[in-house]
Amino acid sequence: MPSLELWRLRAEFARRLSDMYAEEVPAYNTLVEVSTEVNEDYLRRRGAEAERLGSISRVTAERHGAVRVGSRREMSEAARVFAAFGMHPVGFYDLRDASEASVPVVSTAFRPVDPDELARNPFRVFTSMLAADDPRFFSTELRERLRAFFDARTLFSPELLDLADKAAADGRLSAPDAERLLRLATGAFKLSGDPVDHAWYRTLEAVSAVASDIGGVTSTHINHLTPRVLDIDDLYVRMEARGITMIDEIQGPPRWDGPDVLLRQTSFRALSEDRVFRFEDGRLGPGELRVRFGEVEQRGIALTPAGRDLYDRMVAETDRHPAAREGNGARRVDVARRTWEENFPRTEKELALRGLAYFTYALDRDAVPPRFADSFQGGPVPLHILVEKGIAVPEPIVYEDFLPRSAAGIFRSNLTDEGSRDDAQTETDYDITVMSEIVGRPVADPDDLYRRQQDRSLRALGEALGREIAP
Ligand code: OOG
Ligand code: NI
Repeated sequence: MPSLELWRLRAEFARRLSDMYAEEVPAYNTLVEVSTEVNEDYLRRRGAEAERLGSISRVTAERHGAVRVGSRREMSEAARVFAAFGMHPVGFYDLRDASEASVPVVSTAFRPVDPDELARNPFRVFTSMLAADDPRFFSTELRERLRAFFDARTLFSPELLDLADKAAADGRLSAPDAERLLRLATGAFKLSGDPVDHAWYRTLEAVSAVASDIGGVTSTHINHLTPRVLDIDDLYVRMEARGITMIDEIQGPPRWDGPDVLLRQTSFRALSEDRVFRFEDGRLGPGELRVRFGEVEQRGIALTPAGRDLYDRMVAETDRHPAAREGNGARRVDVARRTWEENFPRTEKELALRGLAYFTYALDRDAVPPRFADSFQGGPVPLHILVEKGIAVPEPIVYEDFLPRSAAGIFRSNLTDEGSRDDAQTETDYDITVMSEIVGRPVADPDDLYRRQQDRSLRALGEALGREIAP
């Protein structure tokens, strides 16, 4: 009987979640439609160059999802489910302090890590856990009640977890098992029709709309599903022309005519959705919740720690500018663009030469001079010489992760009020090590993954040239 490898399961999982979400949130269909148009037009305008940051088939199918869970147990079970699809925890994001709004979560992203796997299907899910034990957000009584609530609910059935463990252990699943896994896994992220306990929901909402979204309902759901576009400015204009108001300025790097780096994102608030409430007198009645939204992203080149440092300094410089402090989004973008033009390299080659971004390096044999074997007395050849001579051709490594500040902005765009945080209390400590313990497997540092990919390519280049390369 034919069996399915994890990447096939992942691609099918992403497709089914997309179909489900399209039914739940109709504006998502418009977003996908417009994204497809934007990408097709971009490809027509730019030709082969359009695919430098990923093949058009990858980009067209590419999505990231966002889900939120309540407890350590739920987070570790989510990790088991995602492992069945070849998605592993990468990066630690602490959103509790990332913005003025109160966002009581810590997060990681589950995604493929191997470049071949990413090329087959890069589906990733930004997964947040409520910091339900953080006394800055929750009183002793609320912490107790939240713990009891999460202990009592089941997000992922034992059958789903067993099948997921089997897929992860064997690296594949028989067709009938695969069908069952996909059905259960997709269903686990479906918006629940269960009545929402009105008093409990509102109690949590007073602390944070994120807390009520996670702890006020009996299951989890996809918060958003994000297509990737090659030109987010074009998308922004087209969505507005269709009458969908994009509420945020574009987050992340500004539009400019240099290389695209990291991640640019924007979002719009979805409409209210009908839910059934259970009121204090036991009566059931209709109501509305407005918790989900649309988001879109454009991905650029991954930055090295030095590049990220420069990026963070440019963001800080933009923030300090009076126009940004006035809170005028359009002027802030102008300031950001000027800051970039003054400080950031204009070409990929310069990014590579200054060690600010990650690349793989392809060999151009025609550029190798005749007496190359004798150069540098047979010692290591400096990479920058190879790049300057066009022997090593830098090819960008795409940023596959998230930005904490943008993530906090995305959360915030979803909140009606700021919630509350009592900074007199001592925070609960979370970091990548604690997150690894929670998910029950090591959380990878994104930077290590990019660096290893670059190093592998340099080793291969050195072998092809028969020379050692000094980075
Ligand atoms: C996750 C927000 C973060 C992104 O794209 O930065 C995120 C959430 O709203 O649950 O998805
Ligand atoms: Ni997102």
